[in-house]
Amino acid sequence: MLKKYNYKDLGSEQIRLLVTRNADNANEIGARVESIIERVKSEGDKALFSYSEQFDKVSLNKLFIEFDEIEKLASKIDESEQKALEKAYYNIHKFHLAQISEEAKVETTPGVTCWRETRAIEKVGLYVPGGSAVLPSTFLMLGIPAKIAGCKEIVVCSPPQKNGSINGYIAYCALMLGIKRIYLIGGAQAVAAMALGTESIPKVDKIFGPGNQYVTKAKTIIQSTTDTAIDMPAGPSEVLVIADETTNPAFIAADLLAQAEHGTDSQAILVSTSNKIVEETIIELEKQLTLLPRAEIAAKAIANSYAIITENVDEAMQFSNEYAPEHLIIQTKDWEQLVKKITNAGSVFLGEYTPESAGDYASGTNHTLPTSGFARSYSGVSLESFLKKITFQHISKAGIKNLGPTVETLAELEGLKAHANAVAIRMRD
Ligand code: HSO
Ligand code: ZN
Repeated sequence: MLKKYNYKDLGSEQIRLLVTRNADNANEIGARVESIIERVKSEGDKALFSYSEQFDKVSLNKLFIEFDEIEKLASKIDESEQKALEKAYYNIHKFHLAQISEEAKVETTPGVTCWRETRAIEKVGLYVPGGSAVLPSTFLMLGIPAKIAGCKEIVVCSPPQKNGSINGYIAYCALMLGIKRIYLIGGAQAVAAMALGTESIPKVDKIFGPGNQYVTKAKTIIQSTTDTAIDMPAGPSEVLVIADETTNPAFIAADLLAQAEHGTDSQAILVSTSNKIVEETIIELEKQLTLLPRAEIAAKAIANSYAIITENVDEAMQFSNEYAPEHLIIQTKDWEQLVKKITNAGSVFLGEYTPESAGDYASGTNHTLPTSGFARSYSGVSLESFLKKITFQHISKAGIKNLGPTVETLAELEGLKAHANAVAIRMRD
């Protein structure tokens, strides 16, 4: 079950090891992914058909499905399921729409005006996972901001099911998003196809979406070897719960298991000021685990996780900042006071009635978040991820008189005479 450590007994090397996850030390994953990328590059569609047989165990006769089939599949889902997807769509849309921001033009010197304008990234690729669990919610989390941003071309890849198609929930999301084609490709080969382009799959400017370690590795490789960007390295999911003596152990266990059921490589960390709460949580974990359909997966993830006992909540926060969790749940009586002390986290859930599941599906925030410590330097997906900002400037005749001498001096001191001349020639005009 859950391993237990006392924070005060841990040295810096042990802490470093505890906060390190998904290290591919022997580059085993890297080597396999590189060979997949190479094959997609040299064989195009042919490689994709062959990988579907090998990895998805399905023999496809085409690599995508289109509107008619999407509509048919979508019509088969229950009305209550449609309503839930619509409610999630509404909240996610509302939250991301509010992220539109306007910047003022700035006159830095009289006659010198600078500003930024926003443009959508034209071609984006969305990866919707469909391995051990199919995640239509991820489709909404990526598709909604892409639509709000106004991306011209949205390429969607999701692994085929055994019947060579996608499930009705993904189809329903496609209908809501107005997406008329879905490519039936998964894993590292989907990332390679969207970065390189094949006969059927258009090459995109930026790839989005979470995935297993292979997908994440593929994204990091294509980011440095092609001109396609990525949202972030979003790998196996993780949660860190900070709890004090007031927290309900049944709530903690439920939150840890919600994370653990994602995959055997998920991590669910508990940091608590109370040994009693940790012990009670361990009992709850065992109780709740047996009732889960994905108990086997969750049990392995829990075995790969741990609890840490700290002297106080500040120490708990300190560990959390070092771990930089994708999801941080704070269930302490004084959670408000901890908020400003958070320095590294992907998305934060505050108070005892705020489960991570709410953000995973329907509260409105995005669930595509940085994992594996990348929350130290990356933000989660948002509207901004689908936009770029272009800077502009306009200088009037009076403006160049005001700014010109400064530019000339700087150009001279760098020994770049032509730069100085481009200013001087206008100042004489
Ligand atoms: N916790 C996952 C998102 C997800 N959960 C999708 C359920 N479905 C990564 O943030
Ligand atoms: Zn989740």
